[in-house]
Amino acid sequence: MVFNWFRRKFGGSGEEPSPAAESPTEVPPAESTASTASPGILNWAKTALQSIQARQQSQRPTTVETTEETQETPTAEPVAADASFPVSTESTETAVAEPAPIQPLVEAEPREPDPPLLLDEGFLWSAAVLAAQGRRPEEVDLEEITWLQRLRQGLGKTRRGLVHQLRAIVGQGPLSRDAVEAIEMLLLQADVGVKATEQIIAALQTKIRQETLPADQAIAYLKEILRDILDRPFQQGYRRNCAPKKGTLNIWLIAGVNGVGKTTTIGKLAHIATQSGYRCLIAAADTFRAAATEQVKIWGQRSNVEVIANPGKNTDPAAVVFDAIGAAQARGTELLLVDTAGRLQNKANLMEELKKIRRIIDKRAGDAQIESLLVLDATLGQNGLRQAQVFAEAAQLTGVILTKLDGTAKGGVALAVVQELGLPIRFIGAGEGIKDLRPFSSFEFVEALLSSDAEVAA
Ligand SMILES: Nc1nc2c(ncn2[C@@H]2O[C@H](COP(=O)(O)OP(=O)(O)OP(=O)(O)O)[C@@H](O)[C@H]2O)c(=O)[nH]1
Ligand SMILES: [Mg+2]
Repeated sequence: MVFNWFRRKFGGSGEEPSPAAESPTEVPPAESTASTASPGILNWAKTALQSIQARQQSQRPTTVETTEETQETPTAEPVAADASFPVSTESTETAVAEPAPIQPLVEAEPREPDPPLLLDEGFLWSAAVLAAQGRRPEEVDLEEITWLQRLRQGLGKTRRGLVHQLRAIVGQGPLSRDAVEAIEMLLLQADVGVKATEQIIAALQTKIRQETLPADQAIAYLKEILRDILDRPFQQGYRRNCAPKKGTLNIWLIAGVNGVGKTTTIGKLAHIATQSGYRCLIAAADTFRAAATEQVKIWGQRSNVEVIANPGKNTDPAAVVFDAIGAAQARGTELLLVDTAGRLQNKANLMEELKKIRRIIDKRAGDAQIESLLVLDATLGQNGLRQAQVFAEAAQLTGVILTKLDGTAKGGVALAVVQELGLPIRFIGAGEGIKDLRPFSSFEFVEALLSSDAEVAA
């Protein structure tokens, strides 16, 4: 069975619940928070664990085979048994897809083995988050559990700074002026930004002026406010789901300043695409930096996706995109990922280049589903947002990918991004590994940001 990450169901995604989810086991409704899920969670988690183990058992022969095949290549990811897209070695005029030996141009991907399956606190927390969204334990994928744990870990520092102090402030009756200032300060320190902070405070004040809430309920209400902000673009016309449409060409242009994680993100997206059963292709349209093509080719090898590139020096990136679209159309590719430069001689050149690439896409693939995604480095906080405005005009942005949430980033920047840019966050990255990027869910993000560590165990 192909687990489609792009179409994964999560709370408030607006997707039809699966028939199974309509008669859920003992789980709270999707609107609740993970923290209230404790009573039924242990059973839910046990069932999920057993189902995952049973699936692992039944898939074992395939896994052994692929492991042996890929042993020699430390960067290779076990390929989905049903990744139906064969890597073509045929070259087009500009294709340089021959399996070059892997060069240490990028740091070798950390090959941590999957953590052992334990019914520990992290598993229970992930289970609570999934159950709270109406998910059935039998349908949960192991990678969902590990991803949620990773996200929670990544946001751990921000969460610990926020939650403890917030609880102390909001649990004390109507918000005093001092309390409001203290919350404001906490939010600003978490990189939430001035505008989003103002909104959050206004909403909190209205509620807490009306009734005195115990700390738990006040935090639950705060979570609701944050989810509303993160989901607002969906009220303004953006589709909730950023899944590529099956059976047709989707082109995703990946833009952003240098070093934010564009190429890494392309590799991770290509991995999700093949794992989810899409035919995928990468266009190496960063022709400015000499090593860029090699870097993206390594990611192509890791994700088993062909890379269309032009070996010449200083070649025109728009020409690479032109060729890549031709190749994609000829091969029935469903997702074409376009890597772009993050730095040129100057900013004006970079924007001109992006506009030109965009024009080529519109002209050559008018029928394609186009997403123009801006990659932002979460560790840059508010500085990253200023850069974003410039890109918005040149690349007709449709969404944001927030990377490096595993590092020193303060998770609150996600709220600032949506509030300031009016764009939805589509994916988030929390690590350098191939599995460390997943579709964004406001529900899961807010839980990872604001659930106190004691909640699941309670
Ligand atoms: N910790 C962490 N590092 C990341 C993440 N995403 C990317 N990186 C790292 O960020 C660095 C830059 O990533 P690239 O993908 O090369 O960035 P880029 O935007 O393509 O850079 P240019 O091609 O120079 O414009 C690399 O060392 C990546 O491993 C993430 O989610 N977490
Ligand atoms: Mg790059």
